[in-house]
Amino acid sequence: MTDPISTTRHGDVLIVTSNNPPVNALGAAVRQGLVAAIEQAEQDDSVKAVVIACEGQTFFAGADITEFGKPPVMPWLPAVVDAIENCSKPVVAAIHGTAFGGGLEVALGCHYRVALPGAKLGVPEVKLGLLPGAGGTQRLPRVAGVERALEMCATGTPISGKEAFDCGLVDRLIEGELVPHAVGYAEEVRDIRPLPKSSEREERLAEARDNPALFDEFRKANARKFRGFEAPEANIRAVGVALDKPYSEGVIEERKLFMELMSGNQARAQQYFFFAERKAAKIEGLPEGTAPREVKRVGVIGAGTMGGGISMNFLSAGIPVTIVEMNQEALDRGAGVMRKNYEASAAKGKLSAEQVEKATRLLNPTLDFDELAQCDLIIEAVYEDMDVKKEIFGRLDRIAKPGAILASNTSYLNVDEIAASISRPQDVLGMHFFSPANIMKLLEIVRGAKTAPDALMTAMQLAKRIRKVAVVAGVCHGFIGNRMLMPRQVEATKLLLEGASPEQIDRVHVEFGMPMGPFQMADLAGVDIGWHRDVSRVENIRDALCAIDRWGQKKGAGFYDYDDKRRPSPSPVVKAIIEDFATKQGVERREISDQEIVERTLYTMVNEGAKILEEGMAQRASDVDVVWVYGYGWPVYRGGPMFWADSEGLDTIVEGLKRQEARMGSDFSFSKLLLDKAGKGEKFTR
Ligand code: 3H9
Repeated sequence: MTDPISTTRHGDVLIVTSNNPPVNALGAAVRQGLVAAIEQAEQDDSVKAVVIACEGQTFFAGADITEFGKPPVMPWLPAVVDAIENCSKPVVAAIHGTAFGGGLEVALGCHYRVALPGAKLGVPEVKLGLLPGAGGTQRLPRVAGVERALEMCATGTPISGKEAFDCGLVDRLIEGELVPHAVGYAEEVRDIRPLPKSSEREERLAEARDNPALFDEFRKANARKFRGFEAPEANIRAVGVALDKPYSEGVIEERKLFMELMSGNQARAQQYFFFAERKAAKIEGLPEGTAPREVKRVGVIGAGTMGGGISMNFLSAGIPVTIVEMNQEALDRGAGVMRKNYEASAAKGKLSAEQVEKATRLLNPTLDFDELAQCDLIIEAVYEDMDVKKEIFGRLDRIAKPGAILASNTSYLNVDEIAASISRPQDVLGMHFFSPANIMKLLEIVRGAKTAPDALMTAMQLAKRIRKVAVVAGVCHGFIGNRMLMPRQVEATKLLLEGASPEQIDRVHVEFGMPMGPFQMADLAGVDIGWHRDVSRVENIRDALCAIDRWGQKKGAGFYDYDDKRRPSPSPVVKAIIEDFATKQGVERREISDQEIVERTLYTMVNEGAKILEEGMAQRASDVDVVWVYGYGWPVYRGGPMFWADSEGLDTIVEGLKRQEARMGSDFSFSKLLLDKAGKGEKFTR
């Protein structure tokens, strides 16, 4: 292996360059190389200043996460950062790409920082269940200010080079070639003494002492976002220590908090998920040399909520969209909603007026179906009816250009059946977006029996271009996500009859960490989804609610009553309906424990996930987890249903399901894979 750190000279400046693809992670060899380079600078009298820069796409993107959990190799990162800061000659960090985590800590160890305006600087450790553990929580507030450091450490959100310059984190923005300018800067500062050491700066701390409420206000403002997570609070406390204690004590406290987090379950889950997300992009079994098809224009059929949201993803990524509707009114309404959504994003400062204007210009709304002939990918987003979908695909078969990918946004229907109805099944696949489609990160790409490898690869790569996390799913009812929702729904409804209330079941799910429970979700999505629209036919609780206009939040009543601010409260009407049904069906009501709810609604999901794996409908267990975290808000600090099951112990899951088996009756059957793995003491994800 070649040494990732090399040094060159430019006059009296030593340029230290890291070349450790893909992201210049600070693995052992990089750390050793950095310390050696600083020693070289110290020992060579002709060196008057040092520049640290990186080759490739980015400055150091952080500690090497693959080293976590393994025996430590010296020098550890805090010592490397200290060695840089203690260098007797000025050290300048030249930042491009992403200076993340340990990477930003290295930059903070440097005496000066210069950056390209488009660079990103951040401490995303909190997203891995950690905090910056190489002095970052103590140096960042001293350089960028306490408020900024609090925000960056506790949320993990990076700032741009320009913002970093504005808050003092970067000393100069570079237009043009980074390293030559950084060398020029090093020459400018080479004789300034004393050297500005981040750990010794006090002036930014004084500002925050005038505002003692800062920390509690920050906690309050972010309470919802941080609910259930351990790392944000640890980050807040660590930054707080910078105010209360001298630097030398602050770093000891930081280390203590870092180690506590590192040994916890949440950090393990969040680090697992980091790699799970990246693994999801890898498609198994593609023939070597498969190349993606070119996609220059996308067609979308249907300008409703889904079609509009789908279109916005492509427009925002600079890809022109032709959107087709049946009549002018629907087309105008759809285009109007998109415009309003864009304007709302602009008002929140998420997009510039220029970006909105550019995205809008790329949209071609039309009533002429034949205009789809220019598109390289066409996504059908009409309502869920197999006959309607087949009719549309038949028309596409006649007009789409050869090699165009024909996708359905169906959430449940059989993609193979749609494919079989036309002459080019190899071009057909599913692209299941989650609502709201312009916001939700998840995209299930459904691989049909005949889907061509290059069509699948194209869809996966496009997903990345539109900043979605895509997961490959096989053809089965509900694919991965909605299929696992079904057992949860069935058991949750039965539990109502047996004695639980919607409030209790939802509370158990929310306490578990889900954003909402099954009945809150039903009220939000609409209790009437899938309802047969016949008030005289009342076969279950949902029918009964729909029949009396309790369609959910949109009607002010569903499983809950809602006030005019959409605040829910338990409904006596619903309680009576449930009890009435229980009596009619001869179900004896009893006290239901929270544990039973967990076993019947969450363990059953794990069981379904295992069936999906055993049938080959997901490529790997971690893909199931990615679907649930990004599609349904499963708490990432529990890793996802399959990782969570592994953490609980598969024998515990099996025991729980066995306890409930009789009650669940014919609705439930064990996954062989689950039983097998539990029997052998194996795991799904490790
Ligand atoms: C830390 O620094 C702790 C310290 O405070 C204290 C220590 C004492 N390590 O994301 P991509 C791999 S914690 C190892 O697809 P992009 C990644 O798995 C760290 N590997 O590219 C993937 O591998 P593969 C704080 C890493 O261009 C490949 O690189 N830092 C690391 O879309 C490409 O990654 C972070 O949390 C790593 N640190 O995005 C930053 N990072 O090809 C984490 C990436 O085999 N990284 N890999 O699948 C990122 O946010 C993104 O990777 C980045 C590039 C934005 C840099």
